[in-house]
Amino acid sequence: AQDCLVSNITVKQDFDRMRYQGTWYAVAKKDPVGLFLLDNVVANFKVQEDGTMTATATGRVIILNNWEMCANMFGTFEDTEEPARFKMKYWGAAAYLQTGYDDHWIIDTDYDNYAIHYSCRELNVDGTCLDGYSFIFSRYRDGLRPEDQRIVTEKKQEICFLGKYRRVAHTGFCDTV
Ligand code: FEN
Repeated sequence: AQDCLVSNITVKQDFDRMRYQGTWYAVAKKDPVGLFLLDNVVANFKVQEDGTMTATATGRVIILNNWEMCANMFGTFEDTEEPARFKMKYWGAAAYLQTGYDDHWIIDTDYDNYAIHYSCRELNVDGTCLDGYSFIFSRYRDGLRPEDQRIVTEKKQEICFLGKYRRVAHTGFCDTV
């Protein structure tokens, strides 16, 4: 999808939610407009007994008066016709955290090392993404293996977010969760 049309973005074929379960460390992110998680972002995916995929995520936020907090977020995923394209309802454990309803696409993953997540919230009139976010996840806190970095760079380009990512620091700020 080098034309950057969101409708041409391809996702992981035959996505297996069972294999996707467990902990994922965000190593890089492209932010949306507005409030978001700053860093120390860790997600944990689970498949419930009825087959529904759910997730928790923590991350550092700075609230009023520069107060640092760990945000505990929850997400439930609604299935679509394509196994790697979900709609995610999310909310925070604390009332001051924003709730939302976003696309949640798994662009690519090998389940054991890396995952590329994508969400476009708003389209331009030409079908490209006006406002979206993306996470690069690793099973390891230290980051991606060199062989996965190549794949990830290619995918960042395909979703037209190359050059828009920032590294996600893991300082241990949210580790007591
Ligand atoms: C994801 C992984 C799977 C689970 C979930 C994910 C998405 C998390 C989102 C978090 C949004 C955070 C917000 C923070 C906020 C994809 C990682 C759920 C989308 C919106 C503030 C900051 C300052 C303030 C109030 C609120 O609301 N932050 O004063």
